[in-house]
Amino acid sequence: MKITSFEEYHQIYKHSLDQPEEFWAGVADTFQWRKKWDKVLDWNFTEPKVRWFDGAKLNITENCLDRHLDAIGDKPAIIWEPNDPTEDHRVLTYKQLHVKVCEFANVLKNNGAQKGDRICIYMPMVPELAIALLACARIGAIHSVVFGGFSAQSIADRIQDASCNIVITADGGFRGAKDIPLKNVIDDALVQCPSVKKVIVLTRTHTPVSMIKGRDVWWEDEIKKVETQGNTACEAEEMDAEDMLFILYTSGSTGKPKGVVHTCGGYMVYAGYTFDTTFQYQPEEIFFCTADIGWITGHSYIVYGPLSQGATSLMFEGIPTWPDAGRFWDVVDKHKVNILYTAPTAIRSLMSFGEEPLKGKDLSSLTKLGSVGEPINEEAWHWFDEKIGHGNCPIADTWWQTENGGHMITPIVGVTPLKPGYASFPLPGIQPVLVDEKGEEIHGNGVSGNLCIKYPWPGILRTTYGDHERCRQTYFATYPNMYFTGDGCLRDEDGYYRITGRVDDVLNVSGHRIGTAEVENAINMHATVVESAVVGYPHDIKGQGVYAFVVSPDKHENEDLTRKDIIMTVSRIIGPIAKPDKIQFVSGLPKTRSGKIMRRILRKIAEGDTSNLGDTSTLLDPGVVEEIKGGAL
Ligand code: 7RM
Repeated sequence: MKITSFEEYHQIYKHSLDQPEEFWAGVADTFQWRKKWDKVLDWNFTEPKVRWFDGAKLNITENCLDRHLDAIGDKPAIIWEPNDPTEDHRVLTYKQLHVKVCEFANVLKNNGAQKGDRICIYMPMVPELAIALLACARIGAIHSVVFGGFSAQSIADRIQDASCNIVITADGGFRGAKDIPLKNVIDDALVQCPSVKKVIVLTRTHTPVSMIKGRDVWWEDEIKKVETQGNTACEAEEMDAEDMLFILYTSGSTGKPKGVVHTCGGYMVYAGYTFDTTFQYQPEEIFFCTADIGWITGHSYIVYGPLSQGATSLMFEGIPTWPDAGRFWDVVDKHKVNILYTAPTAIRSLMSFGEEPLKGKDLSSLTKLGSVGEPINEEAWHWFDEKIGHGNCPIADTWWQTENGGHMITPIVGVTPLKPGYASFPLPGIQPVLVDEKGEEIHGNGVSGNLCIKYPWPGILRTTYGDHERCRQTYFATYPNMYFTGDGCLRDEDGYYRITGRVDDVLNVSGHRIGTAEVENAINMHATVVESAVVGYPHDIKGQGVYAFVVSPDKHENEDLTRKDIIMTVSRIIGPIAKPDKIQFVSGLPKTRSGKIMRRILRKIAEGDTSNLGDTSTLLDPGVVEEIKGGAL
């Protein structure tokens, strides 16, 4: 939606409050439907039940591919920049991408895939990853992408939870100086996954892999088969608006990640609408989202959002600091990127290298910037603004979650007057509220509270896969008739929203959501660990670091060895992304008489702020606090 002024934003916002269904029907009208809906919205937040565009028929890939072929078929849909800057980049036009998606959709069918099947995707950031998602969507299979930084155990948990029958992977993946043996990790996972009947393996790193007869097939061989069969066209499956499009697992305050479910119609509308609105995308612009497709940001703003709007999406395989800390700027310069959408953790990391890596890099193509994943501190905001945006690129600090499908609270570039550190205002159609502990709505400005949303939007999660009650409990039970985000939030005197961080036991480490309970479970699996408590602490680059207090009476006499073993255990059980930054051995944890760990105290100690630990009178053994304070790292 193109919005030309802040006044117009206010008008549209007001209309979206007064006539939400009319508003969303108008947005949905800009997409292509095989059949339009009978009812725009049917909802209650008590079950919860949310159905958008009921009765409508569509296929999201017709919106992302087919509908663009006549007008912009030769426009680049995906520009892919490899990890190694000396390797050639690749360009896939809309026509070429369409062909590749159809071919791979037929590969899936040849390998037994059917509408409604769950397909796990564990791949590096290559165009075939986007092709795999779209091919699943083409035939109505439900993809469940698992980020490459998760371990075999995490993959197995996710495959089992959704009973996936097919896995799509690669021999390996390049990330900076490393290559990651993806297929080996999958092999380890599949020992526990009898539901998986086929594994389709793309060649990327030429790492030797074990291919199991009858189960494992090469992507390239399967493509050749459909080509020699002349079986390259693939009619899109007709989907109901409320059919599942994908599952994406995300961490919460319990030990087990939840499979967030998004549906075909609502998610499509929301990903496309937010991409177009927040960034005010213009037809010739090149959009570079630096996220991995393994996260929701990559789903919505590398694949579905940009492609549904006929945009050019730049996909980057590598990391910001390899071969050196100028790599992002090389990519921007080389491909004349106009819109750069990245994360505070990347900005802070690059900022720490100073200005040297920026020398000789032409960033003048940039006109708009975006940030996502965690609160952006003012220092990083100003560096991004001045050094990258040359003081004339608006920054969209986009607040949203896996469960939301797309941006919720964000400046609209060129429209919303900016305040550093503020996600600013809700997009039209979004109704945020702040609530106090008692669940009362807090009105007016200059107030803080827990952030809830009181009316549905098309991208809201529909359920958590296989466990609807858990969805209700997690998001809709804390405050009646509201979706609870888990975030704390300030609304300042001017009505600007500033997200202050999680109010539950969820950490945000380099923009990755990690549940403290998950990390504790993993640590507790280590042989010598009796008990542990994990909290976050402020980390200059990562935003938050993982601080573990561990009770391990029989640890090795060389404590560092046990530390390394525990880190290895977490890496095995969850993945390298959840590794503790600090491990402090303690003789006991501060607990209340009822046995609850007082995390508030541990958080303070981890932050290095032990001056005022608050009320410790309810502790079973106040002495343990002194010991922990003394041993803080
Ligand atoms: C998109 C994404 C969601 C959590 C969310 C917040 C935090 C995300 C911002 C932010 C402050 C932002 N999905 N968060 N964006 N906090 N300002 N602009 O990150 O599901 O992985 O994480 O991330 O705490 O609840 S996510």
